[in-house]
Amino acid sequence: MTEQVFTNCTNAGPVSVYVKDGKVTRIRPLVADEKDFKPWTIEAGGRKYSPPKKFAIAPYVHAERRRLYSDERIKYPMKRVDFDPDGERNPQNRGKSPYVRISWDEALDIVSKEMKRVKDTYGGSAISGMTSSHHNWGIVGYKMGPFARFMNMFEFTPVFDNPDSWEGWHWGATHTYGFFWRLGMPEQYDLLEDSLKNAEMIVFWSNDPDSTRGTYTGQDSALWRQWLREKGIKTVFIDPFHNYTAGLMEGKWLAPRIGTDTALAMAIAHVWITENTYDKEYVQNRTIGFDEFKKYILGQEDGQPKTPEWAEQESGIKARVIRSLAREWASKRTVLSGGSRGGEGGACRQAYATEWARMMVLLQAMQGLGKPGVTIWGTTMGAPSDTECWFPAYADLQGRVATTKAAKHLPVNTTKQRLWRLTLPDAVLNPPVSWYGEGFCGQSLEQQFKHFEYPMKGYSEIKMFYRYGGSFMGTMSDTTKWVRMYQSPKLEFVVNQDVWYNSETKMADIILPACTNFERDDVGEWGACGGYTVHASSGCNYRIVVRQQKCLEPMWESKSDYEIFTLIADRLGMKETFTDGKTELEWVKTFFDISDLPKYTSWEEFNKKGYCIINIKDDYKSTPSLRWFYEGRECDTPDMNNPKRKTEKAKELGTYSGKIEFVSESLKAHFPDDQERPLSPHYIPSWEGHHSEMYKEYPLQLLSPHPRFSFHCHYDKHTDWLNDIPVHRIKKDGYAWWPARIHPDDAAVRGIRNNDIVRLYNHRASVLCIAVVTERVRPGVIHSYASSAKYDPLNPGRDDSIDKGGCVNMLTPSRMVSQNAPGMTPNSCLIEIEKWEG
Ligand SMILES: Nc1nc2c(c(=O)[nH]1)N[C@H]1C(S)=C(S)[C@@H](COP(=O)(O)OP(=O)(O)OC[C@H]3O[C@@H](n4cnc5c(=O)[nH]c(N)nc54)[C@H](O)[C@@H]3O)O[C@H]1N2
Ligand SMILES: Nc1nc2c(c(=O)[nH]1)N[C@H]1C(S)=C(S)[C@@H](COP(=O)(O)OP(=O)(O)OC[C@H]3O[C@@H](n4cnc5c(=O)[nH]c(N)nc54)[C@H](O)[C@@H]3O)O[C@H]1N2
Ligand SMILES: [Mo]
Repeated sequence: MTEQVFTNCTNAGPVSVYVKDGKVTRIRPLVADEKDFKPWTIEAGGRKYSPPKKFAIAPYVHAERRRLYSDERIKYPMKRVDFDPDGERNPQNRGKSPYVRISWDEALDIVSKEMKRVKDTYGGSAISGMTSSHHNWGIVGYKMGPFARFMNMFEFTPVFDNPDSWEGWHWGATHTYGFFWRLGMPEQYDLLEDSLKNAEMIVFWSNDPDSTRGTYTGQDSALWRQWLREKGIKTVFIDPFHNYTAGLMEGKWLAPRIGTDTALAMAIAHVWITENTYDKEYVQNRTIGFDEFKKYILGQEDGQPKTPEWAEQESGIKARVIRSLAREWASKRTVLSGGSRGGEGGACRQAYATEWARMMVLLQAMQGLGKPGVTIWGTTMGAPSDTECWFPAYADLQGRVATTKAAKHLPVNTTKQRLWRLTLPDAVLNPPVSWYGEGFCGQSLEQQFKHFEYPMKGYSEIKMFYRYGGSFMGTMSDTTKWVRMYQSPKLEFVVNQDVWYNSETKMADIILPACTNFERDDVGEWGACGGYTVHASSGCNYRIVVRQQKCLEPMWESKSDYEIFTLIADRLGMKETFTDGKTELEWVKTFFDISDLPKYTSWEEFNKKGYCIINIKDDYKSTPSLRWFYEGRECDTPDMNNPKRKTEKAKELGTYSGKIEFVSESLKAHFPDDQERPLSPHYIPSWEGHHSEMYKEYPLQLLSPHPRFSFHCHYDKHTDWLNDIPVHRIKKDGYAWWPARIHPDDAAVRGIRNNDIVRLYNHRASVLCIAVVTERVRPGVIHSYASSAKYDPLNPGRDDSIDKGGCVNMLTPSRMVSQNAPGMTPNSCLIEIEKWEG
């Protein structure tokens, strides 16, 4: 048979897929017709900048074919050997007992009967279930799609995701400058052009964009950073780890002690206040509460001036270095790059991270945020981009799409009970639990003050858990709790539906094999998220919507998630409600029809050719983010989720006062006495840091950022080639170990040498890693990436077992950012490390 070429899209770039005799022979960056590209041009400093006509996908996608054919694929429906729905269920053996292959008929019978039994016995709220953060690309199959439709039909109890990417920004920065509809992240429109034209320095504060790559936009923005470097723009990196972007940009490296960035930021503010080098006019006209903030910085509130000398004690950064950074920052047009999307950054996932994120905004406010070259910009978004053409993205599926005719039969869930992902194990094991916040609170500032309690009056505790994905042993906090939860007899039935075996998969009673996006029909725009990160595809040099063509039949006995849910629904007489009478391809067509794409191409052409590039128009006009606010004009950026845009308040930010708030009005209205998130930011030493009791026994700080060569649990373990990349895993005695990076001084006193197997431990758990002795980490810090897909306990089924797979999140705390800010805090983690002789 001749070779066929299909188009598809991954979560880090569009690809061409070559198929011969039903087998994929090659997957590479999508090959598009030269004529389809119309590159934009930015003119700055006498030079013209234009991107090449190609798509720079993330490195791991180059190994996509290995992942498709991986031995780690879930190939058949499986049942735990000692699980009998009509007899002994043996929940205590979850994670311990092996599995047997069963037929699809048997699997579907068990799952549908159990769902019916649980609903009939206890009510729909006794069924719970949840997805992971990132599913295979494509909006028809995405986690907000089939899963939400299916579970809503049962009136289930949803589990809110904590805003893991944004914690400090979401719970903190929103009270400083609004942007709650972006979960605390600022707009990024046209900041590439603005920086090329105006920036003189960039401070990367907790940001490694060469590794995190604009989340979904691959390596497209790597070129922009080379342009900035060629222009001679100075860079500074504040990070306990000498990260990859720092290496590439040859920047100045400051490595503070973890948990002390807020002190560092306050010392910078102290220098500006005492040396009179802040923008007084801006502070006067665009902000409120500065005098009170100033009192705290100068020590008039607590007797401690926040001087560089004081910050040196806390952070370990020399006072003279802090002072010279502050002076240079004020004397130049300085961009602050506080995490991969402007905001984010590992510094936002720790104790009191609200204070750091608020300080990031306030520092730039002191320099005139919105002024040319004075912005908050992640360097990963903000290329010229046509925002007029709307195509739905995954976060729109419940918002904008739900209000269109595409979703006329979307089942509505009347159950009011909710769970919180981070406390789900506690909710099962030790109810009641309560918290503030409605998950991704993008609707209003008040949404995050809403109080929840589980179980909720009138509803059942959960008895069944439908897990869609299975990554949490590797990605949540203090994760041995998940082992205990799964083994609880309170959970009468557990299903896991995933594509690959993951850290949690073998905690289920029934395992169902889903297929990949290459084995079903779908559609998706590269890099687009919609909703709380609208216009994220401006991180790509070209907007491209890909018709994700089915390239081959589902392998082994896997089926698309959509088909699995359809089959279960069919057994319960709900097939029509679930499918709305549509096949997956018909859903693709529906999304195409409700989008603006028909103005650019016909369905027939799109379906056949497989993609549509949306170039910018000839009369493209740039509208740099927050320039309008700086200049006192109405918002002119295309941020359509900004609720004040095009109203009489269009000149205002999303805060109560409409200005930047050094003293927060929203916190004053809702939590006026909260000492852990005061009205104006304070430096509060971490509850798990160098001042805490635990430090005596566990004097090392674990730093667990996002893995450079996998996308959380995607690709790790499922793509054997990654095991040959020593930054990712290192082979020793035939086993691919997870690296833990340690400073030579810390290694020497413990007798640890390069390539030794080491035990990372604290009172919560023990994880075996392979030591990499390097000066790229600061003394006192152990660097080991988060998100291992491999949970490999020495004693399977025991919650106190040592893991050798690399799930360092077994060590991280489950305590939250602060009492009323229930965010995750993996970077506030104390451990000890020793050579493992076991
Ligand atoms: N220590 C530490 N921990 C962290 C962080 C940190 O900085 N440090 N960061 C946090 C952040 S920001 C995030 S976003 C989370 C991410 O944490 P998770 O959401 O747990 O991670 P993912 O890798 O997105 O999980 C994806 C899962 O879905 C499955 N899956 C993928 N596609 C499909 C599909 O099409 N169908 C089905 N049925 N299953 C599919 C995958 O196989 C995998 O099991 O981690 C958080 N954890
Ligand atoms: N390759 C790859 N790319 C990804 C992901 C992935 O898993 N793999 N995940 C995606 C997702 S879901 C998200 S949310 C984003 C996250 O993007 P970010 O939140 O920006 O990424 P992190 O890796 O957590 O942190 C970035 C840098 O902050 C440093 N850092 C950590 N703690 C501190 C601290 O206390 N102080 C200071 N000053 N620096 C600190 C880390 O060492 C790291 O170099 O990345 C996205 N991109
Ligand atoms: Mo994330």
